[in-house]
Amino acid sequence: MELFYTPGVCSLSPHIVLREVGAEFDLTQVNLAEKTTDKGGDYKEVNPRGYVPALRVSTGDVITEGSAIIQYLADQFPESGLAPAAGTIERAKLHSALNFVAAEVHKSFAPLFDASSTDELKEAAQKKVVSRFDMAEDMFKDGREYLMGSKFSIVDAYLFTVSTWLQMVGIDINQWPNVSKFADRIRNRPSVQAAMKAEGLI
Ligand SMILES: N[C@@H](CCC(=O)N[C@@H](CS)C(=O)NCC(=O)O)C(=O)O
Repeated sequence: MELFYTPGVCSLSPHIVLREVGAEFDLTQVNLAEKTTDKGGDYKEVNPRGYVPALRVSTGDVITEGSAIIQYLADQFPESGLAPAAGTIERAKLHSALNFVAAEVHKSFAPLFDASSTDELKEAAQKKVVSRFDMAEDMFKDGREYLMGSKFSIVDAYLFTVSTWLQMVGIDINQWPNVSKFADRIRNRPSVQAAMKAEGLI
């Protein structure tokens, strides 16, 4: 498999999951400004949408959209236990959490990383990010260690990834004690340390 990634962005989530499941994979770095790869390729030939992540699998098929990629990986390596079986209520709950992280948390950061955003837009986006992390904090209120309960799953890799952006946008993660403890717990996983080292983040 080949993961198309850019250091520190949302592609860190499938990168962590690839290491969690023990898959063999290559990393290809994408320059998002130029839409080129570090192997001299045109990234738009891989993903015409031009954004990361993308995963090329052994058949040559390319899977795009982070949530779809990490579900695919969990399903390919069921022994990893990173996602419940398809069709179960537990899987529906995982899907719901993935959609929450993708559509509500991840996307709330977008105006803060967009150079063309006005100060007004950035202020509104900061408020939205805070409100979405309030919701994430609430998901841990029963004392659970991971988003889906007592066991690490693919959605934890995704929430961890987006939580690393808080510092970049000047929001203190410590205002959410549960999310902060969660992020420390995930950061200490060997797969996460390895992925962050490979991306030059630590
Ligand atoms: N809907 C996509 C969004 C992916 C996304 O937002 N990727 C960002 C990095 S976190 C990116 O590549 N941005 C560059 C661009 O949009 O050109 C997904 O969930 O995978």
